[in-house]
Formats: sequence, C-alpha cells, structure tokens
Amino acid sequence: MINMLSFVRRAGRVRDVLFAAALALVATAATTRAQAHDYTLGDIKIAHPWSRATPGGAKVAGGFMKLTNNGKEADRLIGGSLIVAGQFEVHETRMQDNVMRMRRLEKGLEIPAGATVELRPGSYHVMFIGLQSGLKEGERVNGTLIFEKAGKVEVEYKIEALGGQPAGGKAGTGHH
Ligand SMILES: [Cu+2]
Repeated sequence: MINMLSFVRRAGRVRDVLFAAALALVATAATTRAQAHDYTLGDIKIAHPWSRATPGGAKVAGGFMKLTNNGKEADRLIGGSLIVAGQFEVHETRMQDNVMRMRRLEKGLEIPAGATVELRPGSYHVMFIGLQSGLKEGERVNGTLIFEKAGKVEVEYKIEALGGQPAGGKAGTGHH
C-alpha cells in the first residue's frame, strides 16, 4: 500500500514536470511570434497592436499601434473589435481647459497617403468598452481593425504591463 502511494505521488510529480515543460514550449513559441507582430492589409501596415493590463474590475481599456499608409490615397481607421469587449471606438485625447479629455472620432482616424500615425497613450487610441474579462499582462487577445478603403483585418493585441509606456508622464495629474 505504501509503495503504491509513493508511486502515485511520484507519477504525479513526473506529470507536473511534463506539464511545466509543455508550458515552457508554449511560452517559447509565443515569444518567437511576438518578434513579427505586425500586419499588412492592402496599403496599410499595422505595427504592434497592444493594450495594457487592466486593474481589477476595469470595464474599459485603450488600444495602441502604429499605422502606416503606403498607398497614394488617404484611408481611415473606422472601427474594429476585441473579443472580450462589447464595443470598440476610435478616440483622441487632447488638452481642454488644462484637463486631458478624450472624445470619440465619429468619422474615424485619417491615415494620410504616405504617412504613419501613431496611436499611443495620451493621443489617438482605440477604446475597448464593456470588457467581459480583465486583460492580463503577457496575453494576446484577438480582435479586428476596420479601414474605410483597405477593409477588415484580424489582429492580436499584446497585453503589456499595467502602466506600460506612460503618456509623457504628465497626463491626467490635474496639476495647474
Ligand atoms: Cu478613449
């Protein structure tokens, strides 16, 4: 009986080790893919879509990336999705009466011909609204982006650390 019990314990440990090894392999694969985290859709190049880990219970999060238009005509980012968000909006943040405010860009965000537009904290961004689950650092969450001319593309948003890449360090302090 005692021998059987110790065998089961040992087998359990072996299984745990195998499981850890499998996890390590998955992590390695994810790291390799992260190096080529950009997408091309017609004339539009989408570099490194990312978001930030959400503090407990947060229902909204911003999404960021660099958009380059290699075409001869302007295009617009008009929408998209994140699988865990109920709504997706294109936003801009600007100073108004010494306060950082954001507003929805009803007509989307223009990407002029030959230009790169950066969506980053404190500036243009996309907004994930009605999050059904928190975003955790290291995750990659599926979603889409929709352009007026180029159409729709599936992307993965890489979730970076809470407070990752702050907006110049002064955003939202409210100091006058
Ligand atoms: Cu916003």
